[in-house]
Amino acid sequence: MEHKHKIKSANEAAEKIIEWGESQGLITCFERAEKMKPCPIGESGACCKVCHMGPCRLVGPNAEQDGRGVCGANVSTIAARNFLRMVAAGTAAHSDHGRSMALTLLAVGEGKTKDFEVKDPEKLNRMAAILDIPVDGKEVNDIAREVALKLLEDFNRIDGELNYAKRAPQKTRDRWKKWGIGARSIDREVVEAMHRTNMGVDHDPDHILLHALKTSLADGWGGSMISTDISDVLFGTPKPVQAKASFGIFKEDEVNVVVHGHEPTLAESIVDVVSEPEMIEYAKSKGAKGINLGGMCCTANEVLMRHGIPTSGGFTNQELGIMTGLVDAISVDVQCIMPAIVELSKKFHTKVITTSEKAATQGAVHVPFDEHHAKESARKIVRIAIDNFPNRTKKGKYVESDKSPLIAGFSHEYIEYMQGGKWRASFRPLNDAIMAGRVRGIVGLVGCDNPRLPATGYFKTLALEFIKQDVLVVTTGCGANAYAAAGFLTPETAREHAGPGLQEVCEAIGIPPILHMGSCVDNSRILTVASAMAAEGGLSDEIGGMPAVGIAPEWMSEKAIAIACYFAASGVPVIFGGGQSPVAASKEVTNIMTNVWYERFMGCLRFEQDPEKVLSLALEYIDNARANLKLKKYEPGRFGTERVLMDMAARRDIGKSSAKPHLGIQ
Ligand code: NFS
Repeated sequence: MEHKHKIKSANEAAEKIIEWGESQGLITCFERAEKMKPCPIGESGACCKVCHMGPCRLVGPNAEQDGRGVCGANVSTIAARNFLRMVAAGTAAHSDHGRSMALTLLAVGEGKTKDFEVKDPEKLNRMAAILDIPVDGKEVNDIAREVALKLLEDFNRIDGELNYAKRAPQKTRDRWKKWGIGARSIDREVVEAMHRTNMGVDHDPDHILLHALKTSLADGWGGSMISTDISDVLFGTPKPVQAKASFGIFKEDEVNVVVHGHEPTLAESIVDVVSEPEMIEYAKSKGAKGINLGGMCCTANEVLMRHGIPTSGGFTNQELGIMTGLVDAISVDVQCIMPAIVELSKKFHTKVITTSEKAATQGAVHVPFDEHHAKESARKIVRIAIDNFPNRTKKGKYVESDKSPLIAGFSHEYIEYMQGGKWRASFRPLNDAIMAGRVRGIVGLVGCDNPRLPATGYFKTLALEFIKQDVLVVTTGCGANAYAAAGFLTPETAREHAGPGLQEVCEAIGIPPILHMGSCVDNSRILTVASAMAAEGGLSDEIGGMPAVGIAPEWMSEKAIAIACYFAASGVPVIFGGGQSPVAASKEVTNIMTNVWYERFMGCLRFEQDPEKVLSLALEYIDNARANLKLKKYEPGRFGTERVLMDMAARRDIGKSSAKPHLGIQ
């Protein structure tokens, strides 16, 4: 029987595996997404289930005006409440990860774990300086303990503000103060979010949404930033590293272990353990040539940024990885792990190993992990994978795809360093390039990939368009995985696809036009870069007003909503692509996020399903910001070495107001 197949992933290797899986009757998220149409009422924010008089669904042509739930809540209250709950959940996820990191740092400081140590004492000292902790004459571990305790205050302080709020430009903070959205502490804002959205509490959409921004700031400048900083201190601050990406990273003759999820502590221990001679010997005793480690989702980004461990991709690749038939064990921690992988793994030989006390899946093997006995757990996991190697069958679909080369590792520290070296590191060159119009602006293309779209496709199309138009792209999360697999994270991409101005800048520094800045919690690095650019001068003196836009073209997670909100509250317009707006049911809520927030914070949220519109909207924000800052108007092709001779028609056009700019003519 001939098999009909509609393109599901923009990644060729992924697509081949999906097609093979369909021919074998294997069901993945792609097929489930086709069968499970989103409920249009919940999708647009009009379904309320915060009490059991409902669920109340406010639908129909007059729903916005006349629709009321049993308690009398209107659609704007309901949409705003639903939205705030998403922000609270996203903030909780990132921040609980941050809390684990802080507890690990504390365990190191108190000498309660032998498995981790401070790898970047310079960064620890920089953090201590921000936190007003004197370091002179102190042992590294004492500083680590004090820093950890200080940061742990950010989780349950009753009043005051986050430790890291002071890293934001003063003007940005003034806006937070004016509108009462400076976050006090993570747990307090999340608890208050749940309280406010409980039946019969906060009903004014604007008021509810201000708390969404406040909660999200506890994520961006709290949980996520804490997570990034401590990971750098314990595992090393990333600097450029070469690696490979694709399903081709799995090896037929070696034990393949995949680390999937978010928290880097266990993954780091596994990185250490797989090169232990006894482990390699053990693998050999089972007939394998060695042990091969690969990553998935944000854990992949963490170990890629610091060790060059290859990535097998983002969110939509997790089932496909198992379908290669080559994964002997996949070790998961928390977040973005599809429960489906356990069921699917039973059709192959793969062992799915859960490790967090917070995350269990029926049918998985559980190996408990904690920071005090990290290596012990890591060894158990790797041994399970090795023991499973002889159970391999030829059942999977191995795709001998090119292993795309890539460069990752652009921490904010390195971005600063690359613009002037150790002694003159600064953001001056980047600010100058933007001021001159060599670089038109910056776009963050971040977040999830999504099985409801040709997965990773919007990421690829948008990035190529932006860099062609001299917009520098920064990326994190599964977007970064998408670019890695597409082979876009190379300096050659600048030569082949970037506009002449951006190309010149990339060549001068030797960087790709798309910078991999890490996992999703590392979006906090982008906040740090934006603050440094504001401090450097010449552009905006706050984060708001910079020619910069955030885009989550294929988002699906509540975490993406939390991230977008902290960028909006910090002054960055954020555009969501892909599916329907989660607040589409309420024009009032949409207007608050689009216009009211923009007036107050210079940041906003937009939801646009059409990628062409995402592109034009982003460029409009960038060009408007340039005009407001009185920067040179961006002219395509004004810079660069490429010269195009004018033909007669072009000469005749000179002086006419309709004359289009010509490539390379200055
Ligand atoms: Ni971000 Fe990372 Fe990926 Fe989306 Fe999930 S892995 S934290 S939420 S799917 S980008």
